Amino acid sequence: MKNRLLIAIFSMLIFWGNNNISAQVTDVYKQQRQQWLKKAAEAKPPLIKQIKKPISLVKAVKDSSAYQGWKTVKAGDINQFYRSSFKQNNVMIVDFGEHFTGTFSCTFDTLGNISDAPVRFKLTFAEMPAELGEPFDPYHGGLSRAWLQDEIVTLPYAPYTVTIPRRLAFRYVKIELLAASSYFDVCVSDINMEATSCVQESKLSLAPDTDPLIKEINRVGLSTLKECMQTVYEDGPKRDMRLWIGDLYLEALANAYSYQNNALTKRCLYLLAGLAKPSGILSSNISEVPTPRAQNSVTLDYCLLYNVVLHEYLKTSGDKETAEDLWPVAVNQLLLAQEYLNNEGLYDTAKQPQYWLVFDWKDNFDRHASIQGLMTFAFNETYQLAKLLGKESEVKELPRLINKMKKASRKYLYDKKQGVFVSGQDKQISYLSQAWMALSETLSPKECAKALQTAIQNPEACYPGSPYGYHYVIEALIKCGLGETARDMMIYYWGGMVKKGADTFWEVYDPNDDCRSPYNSHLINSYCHAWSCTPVYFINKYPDIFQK
Ligand code: RAM
Repeated sequence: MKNRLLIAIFSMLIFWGNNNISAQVTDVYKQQRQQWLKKAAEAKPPLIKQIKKPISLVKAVKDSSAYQGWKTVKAGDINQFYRSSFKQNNVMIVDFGEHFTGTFSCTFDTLGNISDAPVRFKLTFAEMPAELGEPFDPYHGGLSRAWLQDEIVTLPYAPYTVTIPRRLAFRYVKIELLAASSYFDVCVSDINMEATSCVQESKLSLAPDTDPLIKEINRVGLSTLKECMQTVYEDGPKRDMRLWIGDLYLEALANAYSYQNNALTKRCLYLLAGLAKPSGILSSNISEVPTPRAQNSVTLDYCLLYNVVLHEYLKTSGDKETAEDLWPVAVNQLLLAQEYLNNEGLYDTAKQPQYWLVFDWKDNFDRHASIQGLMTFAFNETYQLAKLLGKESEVKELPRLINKMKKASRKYLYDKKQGVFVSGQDKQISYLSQAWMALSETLSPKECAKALQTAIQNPEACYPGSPYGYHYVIEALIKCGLGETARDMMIYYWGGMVKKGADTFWEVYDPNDDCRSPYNSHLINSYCHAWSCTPVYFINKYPDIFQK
């Protein structure tokens, strides 16, 4: 119910955003826009294509001890599958052994008699065993049913090769015979999956005596990132296949400690800038096809994270030209954010927001302390960026403003007695409020460490609902010198996914609820989701914590 309400509010904001756009007359990026889009196009990476084949036949089996109640078990050798009769067994599932993203084709042939009529099959492409076991309909999810990867194909004759027009992301394919003539039998004679990614191998490797579970978390994280690195950083190759700023931030961090494809980060920064709103504000996400275009939605936390990505990109690549080009975009995001601060430097919840705040997928999570912390953090990052570009004079008010914001946070959001930050009317204690305040350096690392520990030890505290939320908690723990706790949390959370069979990390994961979905259907969740890849960043960046 709450999720539906959130989706309704989100849709209203998109609608509101749409109306606003049509009212816009001037374009602040008129001079630069085409040039930025050209640079984005020039930085488009070539896709590396590889042909993949299934490795075995499996069955989906109901098992209450398995994640989401389903597991797969081996049901035969793959050589047995090719040329085996669909008349005798009208459903077969092939397993590719790992997650792939790309173009799928399948050749069907006759067994015995020649074909005298069309044949109809249903193909279901699954990232998870539950997608093989549970029917997709009736569908009650909040997002389009068409994201679910099932296709009905009709062969006019056999042999016949079917290529699914849309790109797919899966590990398993279920092939079901729906209709055929009784005169002849059919089989599959070949399967080809043209898997794509713009990267192949990580440039870094782990210390040989790294804990095996951490090695496994790193491997699954690398695979997640690789699958999401196509011609943009996608959020998920199954859904939404879009470039979202929040996902871009975490993917770029992980990329810097693995594949090191800086061109992709550059492309995404230019694309977002080239497709920003005429007012200068960034859209939260863009799609690449048929031609790059922005979705009419603004998320203030993501707008500000753009500045952080730009700063990180400059530090990683040394590409000053791009950072200088895109500096005006960073300034505009600052200006938008500042409109929401009151005289004391506190984010004003009474103002009607023109955007959405992401932060996490978690019901009842109060975002006030988090947006205050994120704004402070992003303002500071923008100031550091300005310093690297020699542009401090353009934002000379920032250091004073940042101090004012920290003061307001201490006055209105910090509960001295409990030693934690609280958020909203009910003074909610959440992991994320502490994390964002720690990242903003509002209190000393010692005080922030205490706030984080107090929240984590409180069973009533609101814990994150997604890997995206957990990322910031781990980052904050490391920043406050709590490396050991960060390691334990990664093992508990990402290690939990590995133990439950993850080939790639998931969009949403609640260790206490296998079927959690922000979209009212766990089947529509994405199970290879960019924002969950960041153990790669932590493990490789902090070997003393994670590789000992
Ligand atoms: C969903 C996706 C995406 C995220 C947005 C806010 O559509 O999970 O990764 O950035 O929400």
